[in-house]
Amino acid sequence: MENLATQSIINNIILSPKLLSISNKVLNGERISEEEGIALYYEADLGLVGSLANFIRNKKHGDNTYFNRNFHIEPTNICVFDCKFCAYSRLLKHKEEGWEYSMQDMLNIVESYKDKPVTEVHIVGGVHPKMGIHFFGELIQKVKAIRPDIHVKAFTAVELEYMCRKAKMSYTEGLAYLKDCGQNSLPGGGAEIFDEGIRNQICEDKCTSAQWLEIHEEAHKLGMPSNATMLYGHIEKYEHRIDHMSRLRNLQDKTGGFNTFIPLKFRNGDNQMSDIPEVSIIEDLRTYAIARIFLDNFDHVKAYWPMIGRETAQLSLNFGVNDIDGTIDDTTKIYSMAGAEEQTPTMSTYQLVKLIKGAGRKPLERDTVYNIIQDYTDVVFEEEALEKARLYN
Ligand code: V47
Ligand code: SF4
Repeated sequence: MENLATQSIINNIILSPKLLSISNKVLNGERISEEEGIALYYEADLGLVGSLANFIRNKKHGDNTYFNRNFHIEPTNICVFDCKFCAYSRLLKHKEEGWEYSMQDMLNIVESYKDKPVTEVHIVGGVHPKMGIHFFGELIQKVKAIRPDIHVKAFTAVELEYMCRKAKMSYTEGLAYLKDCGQNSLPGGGAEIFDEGIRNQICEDKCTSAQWLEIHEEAHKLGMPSNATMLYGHIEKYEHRIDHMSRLRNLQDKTGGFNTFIPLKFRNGDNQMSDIPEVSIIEDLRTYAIARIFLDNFDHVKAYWPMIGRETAQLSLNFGVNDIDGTIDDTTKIYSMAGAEEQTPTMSTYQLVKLIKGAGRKPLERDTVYNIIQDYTDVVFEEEALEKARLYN
């Protein structure tokens, strides 16, 4: 039914033969090629890619829209690397401007969530030369001793490449060790843009694209799922975004281990690329939509609201996005330091649910691997009752 409705809308707008053929492929559930992905970027307007992405989103998930309850631990912002877009890290020589948590500091954070209904801890930070794989293995074991039930999503491929190299372990050995300590999955950071020419200009000294992909492949083989990100809206061209997604799509065909794709908009506050203007919201929505269309083998596309802002995150739910991350409790600094929308990113469960309902969608709390924990469709929050009372009195 919806296919017919979308088809009739597509037929009633004037499209070039190329866009018509791509649209028909999407409506018939066929994969589009790299060339067709690039054509969508250059030739299709927001209305068209939005309708196609929404069609796929509705086919895969209906109105289901996921969020989770998590908190972040950022062990340090001291980093041996010097990515040009990063506002967060401090080189070792400027150590006094950074932070380094001790093991106990981090366990105190976990303790502070002991009685809270969080299901995930996201552990990511700078690449500190003195925090090695055994330090982090011990951290995970101790986190699990405090909260045996919590899902540990930890360490980008950039951190993992460095810690395995320092410990003289292969990626498989390092990942298997961390898995034994209790690590459950990998976040999607560090991917940036895989094109080697662009990568060398924005983050030349950290792990290569091939290493990023290899680490995720090894993790998937060990039964650890992961996410994938793409940093867009800086010096890359549309071709590079499609190439990036194509490399991810190929790996997903091989392993099926990716949960979610997360496009990350480049923010230009206080970094070495501050002269580059940020892209518009239209470009953000087009990127979410084209990702949804191109990555046919990814179940989920996530808008990370602390970075993109809650209004755009809400809008994105009609442009292919079906996940808006979690109720982060002001525990991440990576975006606020780069000038993102949310300087102190906190949203209560009520606010997240309201945002999803406001877009006409169904709010579902999930765990990291998308098991549904609670359907909030009919839940009435105390805050909601108070808001209504204020409105009607
Ligand atoms: O890899 C750094 C990005 C990433 C900037 O897997 C920037 O669930 C924009 O990957 N402008 C780390 N982006 C964060 C990350 C992440 C976040 C939320 C959820 C998940 C997940 C993963 O942050 C880095 C880099 O691409 N980043 N600086 C900046 N100025
Ligand atoms: Fe270090 Fe990550 Fe910042 Fe790069 S993006 S400088 S690896 S903290």
